[in-house]
Amino acid sequence: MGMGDVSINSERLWRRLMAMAEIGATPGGGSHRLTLTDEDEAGRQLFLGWCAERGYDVQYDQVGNIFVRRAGGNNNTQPLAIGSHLDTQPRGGRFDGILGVLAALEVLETLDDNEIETDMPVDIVVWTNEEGSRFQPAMMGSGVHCGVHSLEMVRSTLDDKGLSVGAELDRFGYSQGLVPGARAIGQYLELHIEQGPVLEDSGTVIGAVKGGQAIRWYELSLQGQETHAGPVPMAQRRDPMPALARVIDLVYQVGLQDEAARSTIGVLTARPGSINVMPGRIDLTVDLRHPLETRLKEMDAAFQAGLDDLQAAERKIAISLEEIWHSPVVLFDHALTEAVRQSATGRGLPVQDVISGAGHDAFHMARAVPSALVFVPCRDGLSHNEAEYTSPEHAAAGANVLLDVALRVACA
Ligand code: HGY
Ligand code: MN
Ligand code: MN
Ligand code: MN
Repeated sequence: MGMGDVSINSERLWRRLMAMAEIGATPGGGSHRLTLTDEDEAGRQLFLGWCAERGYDVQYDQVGNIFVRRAGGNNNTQPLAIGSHLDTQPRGGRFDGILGVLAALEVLETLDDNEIETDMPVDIVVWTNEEGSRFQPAMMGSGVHCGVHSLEMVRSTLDDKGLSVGAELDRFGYSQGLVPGARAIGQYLELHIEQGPVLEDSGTVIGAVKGGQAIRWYELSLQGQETHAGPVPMAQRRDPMPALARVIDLVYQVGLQDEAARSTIGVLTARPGSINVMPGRIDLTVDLRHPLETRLKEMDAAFQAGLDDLQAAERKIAISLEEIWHSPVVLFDHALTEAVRQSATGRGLPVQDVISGAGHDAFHMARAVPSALVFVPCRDGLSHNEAEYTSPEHAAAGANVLLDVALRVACA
């Protein structure tokens, strides 16, 4: 059974995507299923119901990663795993992560429907907390699986309401699961929407992802002294706002240094947040990215030097910076990525090599085992946005490429 000989059921895949989108649906047409919430769990249960209909074996680990197995002829070999995530941003889209998980299910069901026995088992993995919105860092579940983060550290992480990952894992019963990392994975595939404009702008349907950007996340605080907005003369205030203006300019200057650089302030909070109280504290997050590790280091150095200069100039304000995450540049497996190109070409799908600007669970996996990441376009390059959209044709195209690569790997 070669590439292109079998195709997925695109109508079933689309029907599943739309059914999943009804869970945590937002008024704006997006999805709200923050990790380890009732909505996230409801989405997982819907997915597991579909897996149960096929009799697939299901296990989970103590950080809530879910492993679904379609047995092969030789189940002692390490499996091919096909994965992604079902958690979303607060006002996320219907396809980010979800397409990868449901396309993986579609691949398994297509193997069943065509009575194809693979040699090695083929697993689906649903990773916990890829988004890193409610709890940082992002790609948390895959990071614990790969030994990048300890379960203890992760369990102690708090959300903005003071709830811990550990309490939420206990609440859903995941703490009874396997020790993270116990489920061996031999090779890994992931399908994801591109979350940027490159494929759509070039009229390409399949992105063969060669690598991923290096990423650094920071929490930055500017501490002054809150006071009444009226009586105190401006010169006598310890107002962090003027410093914030210079921090914002610094972050954006760092991101504008070259075409491939990215810098983002995603969260910005002034406390206590009352119209007639001059804020005493401002907290913000900074996300720096670059496809080259050396350039990210230079961006980081420029950012930190700028903060040092600012602290020297603004003696009345205390500036504190904490790095919360660093994901180095990642490269994907040549042979698997070549198989992605061959599948696309064989199916007459325009394909191009791309670098991933977004982080994915495949980043952790690529450092552990041979891995490949496949992109399909998303309309207007929009993601982490309720208007996020990929077409049924593109969703099916991506799933068919996953199927072809899975056949090549698992039936070898
Ligand atoms: O931050 C990221 O790139 C990913 O969406 N978690
Ligand atoms: Mn994602
Ligand atoms: Mn995302
Ligand atoms: Mn992501």
